[in-house]
Amino acid sequence: AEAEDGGPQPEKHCGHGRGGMGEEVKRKEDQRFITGRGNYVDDIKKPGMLHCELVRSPHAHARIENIDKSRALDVDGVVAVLTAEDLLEYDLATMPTLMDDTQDVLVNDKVKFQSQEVAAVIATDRYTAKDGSQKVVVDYDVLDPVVDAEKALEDDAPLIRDDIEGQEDNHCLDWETGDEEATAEAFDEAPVTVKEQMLYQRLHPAPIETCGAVGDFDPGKDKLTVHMTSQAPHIHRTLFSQVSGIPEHKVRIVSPDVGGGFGNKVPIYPGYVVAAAASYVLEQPVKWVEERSENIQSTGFARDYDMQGELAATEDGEILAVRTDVLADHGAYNAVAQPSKFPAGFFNIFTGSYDIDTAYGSLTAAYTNTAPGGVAYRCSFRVTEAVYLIERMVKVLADELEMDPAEIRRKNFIQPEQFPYESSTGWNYDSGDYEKALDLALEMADYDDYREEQQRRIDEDDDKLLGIGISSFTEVVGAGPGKTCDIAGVEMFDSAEIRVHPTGNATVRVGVQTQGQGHETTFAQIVAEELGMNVDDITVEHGDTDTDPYGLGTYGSRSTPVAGAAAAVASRKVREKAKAIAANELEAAEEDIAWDRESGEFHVAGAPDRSITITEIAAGAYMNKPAGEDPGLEAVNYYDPPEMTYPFGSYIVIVEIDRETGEVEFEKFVAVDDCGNRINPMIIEGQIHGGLAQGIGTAMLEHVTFDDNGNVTGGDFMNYLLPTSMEIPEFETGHTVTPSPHHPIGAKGVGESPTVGSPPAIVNAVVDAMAHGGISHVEMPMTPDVVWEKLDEAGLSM
Ligand code: MCN
Ligand code: CUN
Repeated sequence: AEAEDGGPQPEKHCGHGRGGMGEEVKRKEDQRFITGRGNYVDDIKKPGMLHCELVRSPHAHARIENIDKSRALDVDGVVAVLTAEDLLEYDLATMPTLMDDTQDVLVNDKVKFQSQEVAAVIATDRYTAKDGSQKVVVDYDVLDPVVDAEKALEDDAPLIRDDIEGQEDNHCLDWETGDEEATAEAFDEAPVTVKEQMLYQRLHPAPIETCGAVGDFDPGKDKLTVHMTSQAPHIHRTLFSQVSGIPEHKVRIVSPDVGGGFGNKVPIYPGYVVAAAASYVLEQPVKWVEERSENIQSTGFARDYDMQGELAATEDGEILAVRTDVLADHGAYNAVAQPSKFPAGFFNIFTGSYDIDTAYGSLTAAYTNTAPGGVAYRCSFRVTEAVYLIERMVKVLADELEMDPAEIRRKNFIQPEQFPYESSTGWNYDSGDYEKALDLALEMADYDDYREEQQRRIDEDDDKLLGIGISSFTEVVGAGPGKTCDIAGVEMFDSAEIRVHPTGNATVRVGVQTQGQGHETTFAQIVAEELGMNVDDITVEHGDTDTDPYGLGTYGSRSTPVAGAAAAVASRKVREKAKAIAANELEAAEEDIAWDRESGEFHVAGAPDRSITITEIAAGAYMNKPAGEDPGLEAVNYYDPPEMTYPFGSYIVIVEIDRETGEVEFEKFVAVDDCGNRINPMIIEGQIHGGLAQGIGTAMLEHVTFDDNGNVTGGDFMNYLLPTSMEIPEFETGHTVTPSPHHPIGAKGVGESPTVGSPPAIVNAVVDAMAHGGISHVEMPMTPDVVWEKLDEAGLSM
């Protein structure tokens, strides 16, 4: 039903031909992207702009004894060389991380990871800056590094954080959730228990565009503008102001077009601060843009969770309890990008899609001589790890009990009538229908036929094994609410402001920032739907703190759940005012005016022919306003969500494994997603395709590796392998629609679902192919050599 009260609406809209909810509107922003007219940070050119290159440490752990700038300063065109000493003068030598740790902007005393920022060379052009950077002579006293979390916690490990008072070892933090005692009891009494150790390896988001900034201090206005690759311009402004002491209204952050974020552009990096500080000191614009290897080696990595999983169950597959213990690598600083009260992110949602009464999770995190980070990469704050754990463990249990993995899921799913559902670790799931999504996926995958084919191949000793993997994941996206979620103290809400202009078109400004998700289209669709406007008559702006309303930014798939809600609520406020104007124009009483979603028009109740469009109303608002009304037609909404949203899905992956080479080929890849009411099915499909590709990268290829000396051995695209079109199969996507009951338009987020949900489906498929040989786990990335070893272990190799 139509929801004047803002309640959720069923997915019945088809945009009404105006490009509203549910229509496959082509992405408005693509016009400029595909004609080469995008404007990224590196496209920005300012008069007199200087260029910055960072000098980075070749060592992972070393004390700096001396830095000699003189030869660099001799290079023609080098304007300045900055070190920590120079920044100390301005109190900018260190910066806070989002988790309240303190990170060196330029190393003052001791290098803590390879590629850490040691000095900055500013020159008239980039090549000169690079030449200069190679002439900075740094004397290092090299120390023993430790790049492995387990070794870092051993008694004789070298101490990394001697800068923290009282810190005596490399222990970073402990965390726990659930009921330890009740869980232990459940495990003691359970007829069946299973256990598996699994590493969610270190990954990097690796967006096509690396990080960069143009610092532009205007001494005339006493104002600092920083154009930067930012997923969260407002919170970055607040932090810049706090760190620099420049009042917040004198700081402007502009995030122009962003060439992919994937979480990489949530944290603040030393390069941003250096570019801003250098422009302040030199009173000239300064540009800094990373190279590829700098990006992979020094900016926020993801995962690095070594997890032990355990399930307790009955003989017939009812899960009684789940337990996990994690060793986390946080790198040299605690700089994870996540709500500050969640030291393990949202990992404690590891009960997944299942109704499990008893759960306990514990975690220890260590500092290592590796780049800081630990969370970003299409992850919704560690839901990736949680989903991997539970979806892998369900498969382990199914194999132990010789049960069908679809059947065991069905048996344990939270049932539709149990929503809203509170999990044993305290999450409030809004809505779900897990069995429906699984059934659709099974049907799309020809599940039963493939099971038969799998058996046939085993019976006939075929050269190629078949494996079928399932993942029925639940996501949690859309942080806040503000009372539980904050970034650096700022509560997590979001915002939208709508201004309808006299000629009937509108500008919408939002507090989130697109990095490729299509916000300039989908936010316009929400407003088009709610105001009866045409999507082409609406422009969406974002990424400029001088003009946009404050918001917490785009990550954790929160734009639709939070800013999307704000856009709907702001539209409805405009609609309320529009009613008064319509009444005036139609010479009727305001309470007799009704809005018709289908036509998008306002009319006098019972007289549909006496109607008026939003364009006519806009004119009225500026040219013939009713007595007692303010002129204009605009509204703003700051939306603090009552809860998060819980999108879900079922993915089925069918692989073929070559017993001779260990090579894994995708035979079929089915993805059924449910993100509630859908704004733009085509954009959703794009999000799913991209995210599945990243899931394949995770499962098959990607890994940031180190050698014992602390050298990053997986720090460039020769060694950090991304999937290309050659590795990506045809995806078959499907969907179900279970609206979020608390969201104004019933929508949930979707951006991260495919990356969260697919890795366990892929690993489950590979394990499934070898399960008859007794294999219960294969570590990611499942390169042919890793798979072949497992085949060999199972006696299945050829
Ligand atoms: N959408 C929709 N209907 C829904 C839900 C979403 O049409 N019910 C649309 C949205 O309107 C939006 C897109 O799908 O255009 C993604 O929406 P949402 O799930 O709200 O996620 P965000 O917009 O907040 O994007 C963040 C998410 C994250 S956290 C990562 S990481 C990621 C991802 O999006 N980074 C991306 N997808 C990415 N896609 C691109 N191209 N580039 C990135 O950097
Ligand atoms: Cu966790 S990566 Mo996205 O939230 O920007």
